Amino acid sequence: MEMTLRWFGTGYDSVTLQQIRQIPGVTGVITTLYNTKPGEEWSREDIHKLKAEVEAAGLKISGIESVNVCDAIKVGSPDRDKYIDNYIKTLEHLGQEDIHLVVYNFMPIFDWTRTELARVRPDGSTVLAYNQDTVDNIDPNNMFDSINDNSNGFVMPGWEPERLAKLQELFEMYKDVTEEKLFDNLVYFLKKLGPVCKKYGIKMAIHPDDPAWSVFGLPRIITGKEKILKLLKAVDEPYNCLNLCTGSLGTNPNNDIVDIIYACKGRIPFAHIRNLKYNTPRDFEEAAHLSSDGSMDMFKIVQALYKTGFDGVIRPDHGRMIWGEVAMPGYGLYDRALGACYLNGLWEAISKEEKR
Ligand SMILES: [Mn+2]
Repeated sequence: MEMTLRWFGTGYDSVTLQQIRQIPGVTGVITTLYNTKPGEEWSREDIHKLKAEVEAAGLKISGIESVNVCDAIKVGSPDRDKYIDNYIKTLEHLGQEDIHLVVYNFMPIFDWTRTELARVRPDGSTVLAYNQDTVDNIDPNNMFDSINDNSNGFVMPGWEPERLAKLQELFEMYKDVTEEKLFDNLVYFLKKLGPVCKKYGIKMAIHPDDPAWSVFGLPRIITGKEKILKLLKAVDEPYNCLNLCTGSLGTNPNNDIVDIIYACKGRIPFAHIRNLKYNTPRDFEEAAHLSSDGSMDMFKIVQALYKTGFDGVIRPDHGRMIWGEVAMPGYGLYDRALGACYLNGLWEAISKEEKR
C-alpha cells in the first residue's frame, strides 16, 4: 500500500510538495496537468517537467487524477474518435514517463456536486455539504456561481468557469443521452484504450459518480455495486478498474462499501478514503476521517482492502478546513495530513494483527 496526497501543482495549490513530504508515511502525490482542457493531448515534455518537479521534492507521481474525458466522448459525437486518439497519445506519453495509474470519471456536465463548501460543524471546522432540497430548487447556472463564489479564490476541479459559459450548449448535447447510451459510450471509449493500456501497464480507474444518483436530470452510471460490476464485466480486463471512493459511494447509505470492495477484489488499484456524516436521508456533510466523526466504519473499510490483497495507492480524500487554514475547499493540508496518519495507523494495526 502506498499513501499519497492529491496535489494540484505549483501555482494552483496552496499546499507545497515540501509540506507533503513531511507528512509521515506519505511517499507520493496524485496530480494532473491542471492547465490542460479535456480532449487535449498532453505532451511528453509537460509530463516530464511535472515529474521532475515532484521527484526533486523527494516524492513520486503515484497516479494522475484526472485525465478528464471530454463531452464529445461521453455523448458519443461523430468526432469522438479524434478526442479518443488524443487521449491515447496522452496515455502513451504517461506510460513513457513510467506513470501507470489514471483516474477519470464519466459524469455528464457536472463533476462532484455539493451545495455548501463551508458548512460549520460543532467544532468550528468547515466542510463540504450536500442538501437534496437545495439542489431540487436551484438552477444549474446558479450552482456554478455558488461553487465559484465560495471556493476561496481557487478554481474547483470540474467547476471551471469556462464551462459555465457553455452550459446551455452542454445540456443540449446531452438531451438524448440516456443511461444506456452513456454506458455504451464508456465501453466504446475503454475498448479503444485497450492496446495502449496493455502496452504500458496502465490502469484506468473510474471514479464513482458523486453523489451516487442523478443530479439535474442527467444520467449517472457509476453509482453502486451492480453498475460497477456491469462495467468491470463489459471490458473484463485488469486495465478497466475502479477508483474506490468511499465518500462518493457512501453518499448513498444503501451502498455497502465493504461488500463493494470484496465484489471488486483485484480490480481496485486506487482508493479515496474519507468519511461523511448523514444528518437526514436528504442531507449529508463531510467529516473527519475518524470513524466516530461520521457515518462510516473506516476500520472495516481498510480491513476489507487489506483482506482482499489491496496493493495499490490510497489517498485521504477531502478534509475539513481547520486551524484557520485558507485553501481550496476540501483540499487543505492539515486535515488531510491527519487523515493520512489515521489511515496509516489503521493499516499498520490491521497488517500486524493479520500477520501474527
Ligand atoms: Mn473521490
